[in-house]
Amino acid sequence: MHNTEELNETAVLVAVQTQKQTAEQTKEYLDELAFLADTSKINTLHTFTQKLEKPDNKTYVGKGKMQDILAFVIDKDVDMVIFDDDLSPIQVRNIEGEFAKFQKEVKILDRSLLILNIFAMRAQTVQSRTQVELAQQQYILPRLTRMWSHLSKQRGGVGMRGPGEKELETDRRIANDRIVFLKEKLKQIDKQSMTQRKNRDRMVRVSLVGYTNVGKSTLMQRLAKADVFAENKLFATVDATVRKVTFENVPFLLSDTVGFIRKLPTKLIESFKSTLDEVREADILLHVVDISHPNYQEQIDVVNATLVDIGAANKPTVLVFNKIDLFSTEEVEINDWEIGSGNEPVNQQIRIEKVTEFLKNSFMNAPQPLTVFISAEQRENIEELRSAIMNLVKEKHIQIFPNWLAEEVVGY
Ligand SMILES: Nc1nc2c(ncn2[C@@H]2O[C@H](COP(=O)(O)OP(=O)(O)OP(=O)(O)O)[C@@H](O)[C@H]2O)c(=O)[nH]1
Ligand SMILES: [Mg+2]
Repeated sequence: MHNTEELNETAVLVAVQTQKQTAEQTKEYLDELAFLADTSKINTLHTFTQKLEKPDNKTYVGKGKMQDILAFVIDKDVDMVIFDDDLSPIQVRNIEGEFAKFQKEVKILDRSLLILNIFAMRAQTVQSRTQVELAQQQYILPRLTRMWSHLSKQRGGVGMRGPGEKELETDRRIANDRIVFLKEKLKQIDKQSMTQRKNRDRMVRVSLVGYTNVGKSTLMQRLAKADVFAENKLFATVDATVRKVTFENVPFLLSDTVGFIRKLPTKLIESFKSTLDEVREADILLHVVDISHPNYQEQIDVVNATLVDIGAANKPTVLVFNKIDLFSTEEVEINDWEIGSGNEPVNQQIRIEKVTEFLKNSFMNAPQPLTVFISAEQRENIEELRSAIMNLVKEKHIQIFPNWLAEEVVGY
């Protein structure tokens, strides 16, 4: 597969601003795409945006904009062009054609391929590795043109000549065979993990869900004292981690898994079905939100839509607003000014209390009844979250073990 892990390649990013989008939104999407590129160790040199009703069917952007991109890429000898939306096979072919006119070999990527590349870097288990490779093969197959075939072979380096039509045919056949093989392999793995899950004691299952980089793994560490990997990169987690946690004598299973992101094609999500089984089979969800993110509301919507997509909606949920230590609003800052003597640094504890109070008031009328405001990193309000989780877990636990309360009284 195309692997940019060791390389430090350069890219330009291209986005279309549709009528439904504001300029800020488009910028936000491009920032996210640049963050994805950065996670893949790709260095963004420039971004191009064009206002269009919708992306052009033939070349994504219009002729004029394409000329600008061509000129820049050739002048700066850029390695790849990354498009913010998924390209159709036809668009890939046409865009490649434009570059071929100038004998410029450039990698054409889109958002999904970039995300898949990160998944491939991060996947740890045989199951997730197989899932990622299957998703990559399925995504690339219809787009197997000279350039993409060339990308898919892990040759990576720029300057190689792409294969001819005949070789392409062979490539397609190999890809097809590989897809059949990977599907079969996944079926076997799924059977095994299903048996494993069935053999587990029936315990209440709680799943952390949320947009990527909101702090799910950090919270997992706080709640389960688990040694899970967290970092300020997108998709730090790809595999599912499950830990047994016991609060107040009630054991339950807590799982952390892959984060969600906007514009991820349903088909691609589907290929992660088995990783997402933890979420689908959970009794309770902890939907973690990064409240310091300017677009957190849209991120909540993306997560909710994805939950519907994977068949995990309508579960009892705690909406966990995280990173309140980074949250700032005029109201809180002005109040701080009044409390402090003016020049002193603001007391962190007072600040957190004020932010919490402010947020609680502003979310009082929100339709979601269970909201908790925390800082996983600074360990703020974790106790409150624990008790919110416990209320739901106990409710569920009693459903599974109706005699539990009676047994506890007898000293079980
Ligand atoms: N300031 C601040 N940073 C936080 C907080 N919680 C998490 N972070 C940081 O946010 C970044 C992402 O945290 P993760 O726990 O990896 O997030 P995640 O949701 O598991 O992300 P993915 O696995 O990549 O989807 C890390 O750099 C954390 O240190 C918080 O409460 N406050
Ligand atoms: Mg994580």
